[in-house]
Amino acid sequence: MIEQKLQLYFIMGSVNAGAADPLEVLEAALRGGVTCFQLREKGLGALVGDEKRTFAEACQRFCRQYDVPFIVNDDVDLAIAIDADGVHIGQDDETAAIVRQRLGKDKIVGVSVHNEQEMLAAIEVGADYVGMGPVYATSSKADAKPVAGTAFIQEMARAYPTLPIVGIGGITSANFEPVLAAGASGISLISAIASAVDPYSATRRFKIAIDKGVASL
Ligand code: IFP
Ligand code: MG
Repeated sequence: MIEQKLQLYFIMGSVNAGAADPLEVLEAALRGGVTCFQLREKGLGALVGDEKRTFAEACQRFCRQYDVPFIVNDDVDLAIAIDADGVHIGQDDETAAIVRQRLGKDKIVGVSVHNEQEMLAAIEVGADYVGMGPVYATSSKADAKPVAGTAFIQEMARAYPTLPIVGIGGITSANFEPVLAAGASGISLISAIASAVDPYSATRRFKIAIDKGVASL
């Protein structure tokens, strides 16, 4: 089920790995137990064109080895070209209805939502999950919206229990529990793994804490 796959959702682009080799970071995260991966190739120095595609295919191979869904942020053409498992889009990207139509019903479509109207629209087009945030203050996104906390997640999870929610933004091993307690199916991480000194250990810590946390919810 999609809920299980969303539990520990790693997002990264080549620039998020800093001085480290991004493929090594991804491999460490997969070994550590991430359950989903989104390639978000954005920002200064991001790969484009053939380089982006080659990097995406390398990420996809690793994800397949670990049986982890490989999601592409925004780039529907790339996702189709390499047969990715799905696409994540924001509100200003190609509309979810068009993305669903282009990908077909069997692929994963994730949508970022910030209010109830966007939540309803996501349900309407048959999104597989929604991303909500930033839950906490984040440095990974330059144009991030104001911090939303967990209240909106709780409200939407109660009102629309059938559409899985992922919390994103500033989530660490010290603050993720309220996100799941609010009703999110999973947490999404960029820096907490990609900028960790030891991405494998950082992921393991999350994995172990989540497995415990979910049991106690
Ligand atoms: N949410 C998510 C996800 N991914 C994004 N890229 C985003 C918001 C802006 F975690 F996948 F739900
Ligand atoms: Mg976007």
